[in-house]
Amino acid sequence: MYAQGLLGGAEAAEENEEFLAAFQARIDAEEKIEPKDPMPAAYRKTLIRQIGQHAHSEIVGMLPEGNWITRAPSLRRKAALLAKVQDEGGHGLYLYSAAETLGVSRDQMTEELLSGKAKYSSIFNYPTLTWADIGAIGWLVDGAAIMNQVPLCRCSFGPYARAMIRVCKEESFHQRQGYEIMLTLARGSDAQKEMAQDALNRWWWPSLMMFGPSDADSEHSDQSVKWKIKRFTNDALRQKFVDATVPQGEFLGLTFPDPDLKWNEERGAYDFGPIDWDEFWRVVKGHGRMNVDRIKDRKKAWDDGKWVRDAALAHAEKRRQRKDAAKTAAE
Ligand code: BYC
Repeated sequence: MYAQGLLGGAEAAEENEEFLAAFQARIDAEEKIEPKDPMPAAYRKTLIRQIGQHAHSEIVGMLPEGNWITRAPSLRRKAALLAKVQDEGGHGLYLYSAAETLGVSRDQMTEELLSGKAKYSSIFNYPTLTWADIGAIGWLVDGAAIMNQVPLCRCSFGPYARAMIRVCKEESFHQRQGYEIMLTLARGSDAQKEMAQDALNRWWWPSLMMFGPSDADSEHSDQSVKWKIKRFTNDALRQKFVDATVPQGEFLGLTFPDPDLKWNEERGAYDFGPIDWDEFWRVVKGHGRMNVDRIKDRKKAWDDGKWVRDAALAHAEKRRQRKDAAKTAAE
């Protein structure tokens, strides 16, 4: 249910041909759509879905890395990882706020996550088994996130586009800290190099899956590209990621777990092997190794934090009452 006060009457606009054409013309002219502007209900719904799921991914994404904060191998590594995980929390908050401008509440989005109705990125349903996984996540997962999110800085919906600018700057730092961990391990002892290779073996394919189903199976891409919510299709971004990342892996002296990966001179791009879409859908539908734990941890955090939310609301209400009383007294 949308909070009508936020809509500026937009929801009431009749979605006739003229309205839809005028809206599309604004999109085609690269105008930003702002929260109180009239917009088709389906545009609003798509954004609430995507931004909400993006926010959930940032927050759930804190869990696999948070698992390593106390075990990071030095004070410098601990401080950097702690800062990174805090950044992800901040990204989640900007994104929840951007979604709220569309009239959905944070409580409602959280309920949808906990009930399994709203998705979050498949990548966070894999376990972080060794310290090298923290390097691989920074390098590959944040690398994939940057590839996906830089175009979102030009998304047609203003609050989402603006939130993405800061998010991308921070993701860029995250990607570098991850790559630097991989570089240190790859240049270390045989055991360290082996650990880095093992992490690449386990994270490579799930990172490619982050971009979503292939274009032929992507339910929302066509409309989202037309509305300039998405600027590139899932396959186009996946290819850009492969092309940017393979030379980085070669510099590390590591091998990608894909015998079909090779440079295609004619296309000017890397060919790569088939993605296991059965695995992708299994994980998305809740049957990955960590799905149950991730939702259990989120539910515990949400339940444990209830008294903080209640106290903040009670405090805000008291302040409002005090302000009203002072105003009445002054009249
Ligand atoms: N995992 O029609 P499609 C991060 C779903 S966090 C799970 O192509 P769309 C980070 C999709 O939602 C990274 N589900 O959808 C944080 C849809 O289902 P629904 C998160 C997926 O929306 C901490 C169905 O499959 N980034 O960076 O056009 C540490 C059909 O797909 C996935 C974002 O969220 C998946 N991988 O395109 C480090 C970016 N892929 O909703 C890093 C914003 C697809 O109909 N989101 N599905 O039930 C997007 O750009 C787009 O939503 C997607 C999917 C490209 C992900």
